[in-house]
Amino acid sequence: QIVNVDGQGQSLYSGTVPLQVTQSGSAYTLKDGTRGGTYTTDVNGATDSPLCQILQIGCKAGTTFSSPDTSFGSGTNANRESAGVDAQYGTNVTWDYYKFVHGRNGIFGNGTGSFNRVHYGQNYVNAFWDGTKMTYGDGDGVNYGPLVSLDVTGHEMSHGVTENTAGLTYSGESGGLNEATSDIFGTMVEFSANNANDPGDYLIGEEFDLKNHAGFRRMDNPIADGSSPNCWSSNTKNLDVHYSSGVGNHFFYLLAEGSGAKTIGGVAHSSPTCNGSTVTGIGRDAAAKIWYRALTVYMTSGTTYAQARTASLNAAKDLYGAGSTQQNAVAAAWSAVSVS
Ligand code: ASN
Ligand code: ZN
Ligand code: CA
Repeated sequence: QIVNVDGQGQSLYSGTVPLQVTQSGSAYTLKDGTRGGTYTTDVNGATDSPLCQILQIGCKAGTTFSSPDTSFGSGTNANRESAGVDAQYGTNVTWDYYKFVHGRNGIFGNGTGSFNRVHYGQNYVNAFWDGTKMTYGDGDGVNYGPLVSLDVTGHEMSHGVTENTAGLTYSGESGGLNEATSDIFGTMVEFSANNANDPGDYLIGEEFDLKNHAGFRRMDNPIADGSSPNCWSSNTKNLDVHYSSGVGNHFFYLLAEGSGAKTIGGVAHSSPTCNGSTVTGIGRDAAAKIWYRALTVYMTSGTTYAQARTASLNAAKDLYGAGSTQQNAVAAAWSAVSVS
């Protein structure tokens, strides 16, 4: 007999977190029957064979974490369950964010869960969504720890939401919008957890950036990473999608928070506009609702930045009315990143 019970985890980045685990006989597994049966496995340093992606041959399923009690992990890498706790918690927070904020029933919108694999490969500084599941590397252990923070779990699973809605093609400007969507909702997931150990901010990956605590990207001032643009140009489409996302990230930050300097999650943020304007933010909740509606109702596989402006203006009109403060702020924020 399989029973859902309340458990807890000692995570790497989010402290002690509640988990729903599954009792099977005298053992408990890291599997959540209340959120689509989501579970987490340990691939123990293995990697998939090259045929995995093409033919689904040689893919590593990993071993589901199992415990004699309802508590998992120790809060450090000394216990290999700890990274699994973060991954499972990240799935839970992401699931709840989409459910309670956007009324979306899981990544696929049909109540089906996904699953997580942790400890993938050796010194693997990445994490990815492959259409059905999440895979997380441990980082190199020197500059980066395991990539299982809330913003990255939310980022990766949001690729699944994009794939199942707008379907933004992963190259050119639509690729930048795809990446920006993942940074936007990954960040909203981080805020939604309201976790004292990992407070919301607009940095992506700061928790596992062992040396600088700055992460890979920042949305208030994308140029800070040395590769992303703050402002749209005719060259934006030629950039790697993780850089062309800068334009969309900067738009979203300005829309939500405005252009003035402020401290968010203990981190100083400031967001220079491209046209010298001052933008007043409408708050994260309204900005996220507008982006979600633009993504799921108006954007399609080939949407460009100019078309994303129209999509989000339409979404803001639907939600708040033509000529509303919110719709006017959408126009001002796009103009502030040189998208007209
Ligand atoms: N971590 C990368 C990303 O989500 C890997 C990928 O799927 N492109 O952008
Ligand atoms: Zn991504
Ligand atoms: Ca963050």
